[in-house]
Amino acid sequence: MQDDALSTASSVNAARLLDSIQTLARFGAREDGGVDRPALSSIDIDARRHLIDRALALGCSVRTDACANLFFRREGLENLPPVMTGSHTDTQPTGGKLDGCYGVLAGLECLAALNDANIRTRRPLEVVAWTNEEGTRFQPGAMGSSAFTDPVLIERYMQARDSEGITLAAALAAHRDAFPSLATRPVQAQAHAFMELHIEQGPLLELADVPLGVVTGIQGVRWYAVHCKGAAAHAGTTPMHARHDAMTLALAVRAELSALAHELGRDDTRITFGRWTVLPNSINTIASDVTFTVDFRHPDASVLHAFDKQLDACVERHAVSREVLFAHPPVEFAPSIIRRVKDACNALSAPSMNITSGAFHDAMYLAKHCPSAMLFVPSRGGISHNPAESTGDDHLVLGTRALAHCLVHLCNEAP
Ligand code: HGY
Ligand code: MN
Ligand code: MN
Repeated sequence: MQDDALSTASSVNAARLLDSIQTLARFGAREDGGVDRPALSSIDIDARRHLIDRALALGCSVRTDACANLFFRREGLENLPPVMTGSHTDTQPTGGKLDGCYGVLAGLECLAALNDANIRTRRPLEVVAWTNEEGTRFQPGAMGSSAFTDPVLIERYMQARDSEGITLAAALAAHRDAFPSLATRPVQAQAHAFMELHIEQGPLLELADVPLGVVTGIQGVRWYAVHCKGAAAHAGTTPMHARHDAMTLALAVRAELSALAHELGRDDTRITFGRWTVLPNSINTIASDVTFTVDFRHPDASVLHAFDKQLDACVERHAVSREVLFAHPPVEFAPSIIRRVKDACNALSAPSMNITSGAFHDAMYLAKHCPSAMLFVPSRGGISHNPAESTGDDHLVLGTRALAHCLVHLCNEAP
């Protein structure tokens, strides 16, 4: 078994992996080297078609589900619950080539390496492209993986709308039209384990000069939309004391939320006010409506709950309104899978360190479905959600070899 794991790891083809990253990045390529591939957009559908063709060429079956997740399956010797790996192909508007895509492409590279090594594992292996992990087109994030682990969610997601008013239901229908003959994967077919390979998207591995991160968990997250109401009026004629400027109100609420987040969470606080919608958004009209988003992250569940309470009190004090867009508690991964990840790093004589993920990932939901864990490779300068996102080729290949080693051991575990 150790031989199969090492043979597969050494059969990972560096050139094929690196080329696959550049090829996928062409779908939604930006002039600045980044990628803009909104979930279930025509660009994402074209990228998915490319991945489906690659999976079929590797001898996999391809299936989907109600949330358009794609499952690329390599059969095992026994019809046991599968091992799953994968990530997402949708990106941020100013995204990079690696966030999510690296995990899907490394999974496909592991399938190709198994073929090259002529190895058949005991269990089936499924590489998954989860739908709408970023949550930037449709909120909340990680829609595909959450709907996979809790199918009742899909009905609630259907009416989510993007900035042009297109519903998720319509986007899913377009996906079905694009792939009318895709078979459906049975709901809740229990998986044996899930492993996600991802870039760190932060600076810790690079600062420690360590090539692999054994991810032990993910911090918690809260997304809100806060809506502040004012009254449109003339910018030139309305005296300052007579204004009801929604932007003045929004900035006061923003300042208060930022202060309470830092007071509650201290150095571990991550708070971002990333999306602003201003009406009527005119130079010479006082804003009547301002809606801004709040993204709050913290590793401590009690801090997240305290933030919820204090945000509600702040909203009431200022007579504004808020909508909860997304909430997920901190996650701890399964020790048995974490050990497999650590063993893989050691088997490849690669230095590694334990790390908690600052970003959320599909693995946060898979962790409810089956024993799960993650593996990170460094991000240059800790940069991500930015066209400059990059990771050294040697790290990308090493991460894929470690993934292959881990997957083969998991695929050969007894029931
Ligand atoms: O926002 C996140 O943590 C993830 O990158 N979507
Ligand atoms: Mn990601
Ligand atoms: Mn991301």
